[in-house]
Amino acid sequence: MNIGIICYPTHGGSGVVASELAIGLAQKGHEVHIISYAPPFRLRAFHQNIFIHEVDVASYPLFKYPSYELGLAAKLVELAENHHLDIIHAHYAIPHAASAYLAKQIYNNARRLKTVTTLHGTDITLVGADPSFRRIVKFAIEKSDGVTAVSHYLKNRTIEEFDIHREIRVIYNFVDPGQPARNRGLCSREAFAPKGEKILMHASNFRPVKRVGDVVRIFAQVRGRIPAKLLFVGEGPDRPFVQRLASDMNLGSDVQFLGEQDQLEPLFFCADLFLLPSEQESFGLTALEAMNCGVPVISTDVGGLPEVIVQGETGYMFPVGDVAGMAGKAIELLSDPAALELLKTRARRRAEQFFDAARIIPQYEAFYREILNS
Ligand code: GMT
Repeated sequence: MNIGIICYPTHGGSGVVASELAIGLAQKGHEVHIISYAPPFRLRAFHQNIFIHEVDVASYPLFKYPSYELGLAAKLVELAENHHLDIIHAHYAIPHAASAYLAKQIYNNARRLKTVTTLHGTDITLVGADPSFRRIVKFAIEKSDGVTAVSHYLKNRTIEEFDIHREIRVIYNFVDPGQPARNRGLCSREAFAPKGEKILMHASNFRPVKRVGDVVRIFAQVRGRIPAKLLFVGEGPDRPFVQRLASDMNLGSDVQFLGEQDQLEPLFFCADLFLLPSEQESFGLTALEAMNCGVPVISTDVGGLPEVIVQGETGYMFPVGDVAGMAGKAIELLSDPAALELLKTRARRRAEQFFDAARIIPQYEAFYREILNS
């Protein structure tokens, strides 16, 4: 198949899923065209069968706001014509699904070109629910030839919130079980924790929805009982706030900020626990990536997280804001090496058994075929 994939290029779950899907599809011999405003970070290296197309956004003195959406639609039409695309797969509804719809209307062989939209989370729960986008998101979902959501939670939330009556297929986020082995030994525990301290880790885009302040508060309670270090990975609007909070709580150099990292796997090998106290999480790709490296997760019990984490087996989930609960469980686990070891083994096993790319990517392929034959 010739597949066009639209995604965000930045360090975010939807871009990671789109990029890893592109790599998996390309390895299976499909021709994959990536359309974005910059090369996605996971696709900077060369991959056979993957072609990157950056969207040109025309500027003109009259335009106060240059239109990315129209530039994207124009690029999609050009690619559909020149590369005979079968499918345009939009990752994240806003504005990608709307631009895909427009491109399909313009393209003069629209009966052949099909569109698929994958809903990732905040495109439904946060941004999409904004009154200014609501009608467009609903329209784009209804007009896509196929729609997928990354969890049953997100599927149900979409149906309720947007009064959707069409099929939405659930296809989970995925990981490559071979990836951890390629990254083992790259991170030195001693460099982060020279006195053998325990290491906790959080990675996100530091948006309010991630409640990074709770990460610091949990860590402060843990460090009060056990010598420990906290690794913060990522960048985003709440980073200054969280740096200030860590300093106000006198956590000093026990909290380290590593900035954006293209791959989290090397760091997971230094971590004992992964913290994800989000307000909302439609799936929780970072939790799955941690589990894939055998790192148990302490998180909230929101959204799709209960579809990823098995309570008491691969991690522990608590209500949003239950800092004491999450800290207490972290202390308990870090003080019980045998219990932690069991959790690590089960976390890795669950990632391998249920979320292996080799199992999930064929679900996308099969979905494309169904849509093309419908
Ligand atoms: O919140 C993020 O980390 C970014 C966001 C995105 O779309 O880039 O992530 C969402 O999509 C991921 C991939 O499907 C999911 O694993 C995340 O749970 C989801 N984030 C939220 O729902 C907050």
